[in-house]
Amino acid sequence: MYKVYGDYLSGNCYKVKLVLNLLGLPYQWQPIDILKGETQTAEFLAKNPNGKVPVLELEDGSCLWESNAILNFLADGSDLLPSEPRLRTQVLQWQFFEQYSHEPYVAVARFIQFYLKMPDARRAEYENCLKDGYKALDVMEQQLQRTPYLVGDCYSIADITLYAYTHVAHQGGFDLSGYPAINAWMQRVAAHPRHVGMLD
Ligand SMILES: N[C@@H](CCC(=O)N[C@@H](CS)C(=O)NCC(=O)O)C(=O)O
Repeated sequence: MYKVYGDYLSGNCYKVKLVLNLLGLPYQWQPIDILKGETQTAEFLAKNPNGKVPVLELEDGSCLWESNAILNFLADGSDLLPSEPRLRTQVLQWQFFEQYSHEPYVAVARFIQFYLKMPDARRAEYENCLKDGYKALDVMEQQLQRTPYLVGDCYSIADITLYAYTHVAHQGGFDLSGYPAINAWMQRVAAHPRHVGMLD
């Protein structure tokens, strides 16, 4: 059975939980409290030298880290990851986009507002996150006006990757009322019969 080291409120960890549930794979969840420094202990650093959750531990004790890499491992051979090279590359394209152009702004704005309660010292950084986060949301909105999912007609790990922080973007102060295609897509994702919420 897989073991996931994660924080329930982290979107990166939620990605892994959602995929495991969608695929019906059994797993054990080991809660890690980031704010208490539990990602920086010697024991945890032996699992991920980068000191971050999520970590997926396999039955032989080996560990995988980086949420989107874990998603590719778990979804390999399933309907959530197309095998055709162009489609598979489009999945990766959205996952790289998420890590470079979306998560650093949408998730960090949420971290500053929701976890840290907006300390004055980080207000300017927060404002920048809002500006660049909206830019990323605009890119998603354009795609989702054309196709029901990020990669064409099929629900894939590209959607899971971007759903994780987009569906809680309001906790970071983002107003999604001007993004009808994103809202319709979020409802589509949540309507999957095996969908689980972040706190379920
Ligand atoms: N690129 C990494 C980011 C992981 C990450 O930033 N994890 C945060 C929680 S969302 C964390 O563990 N922070 C603890 C720390 O930096 O000490 C991924 O996608 O897994």
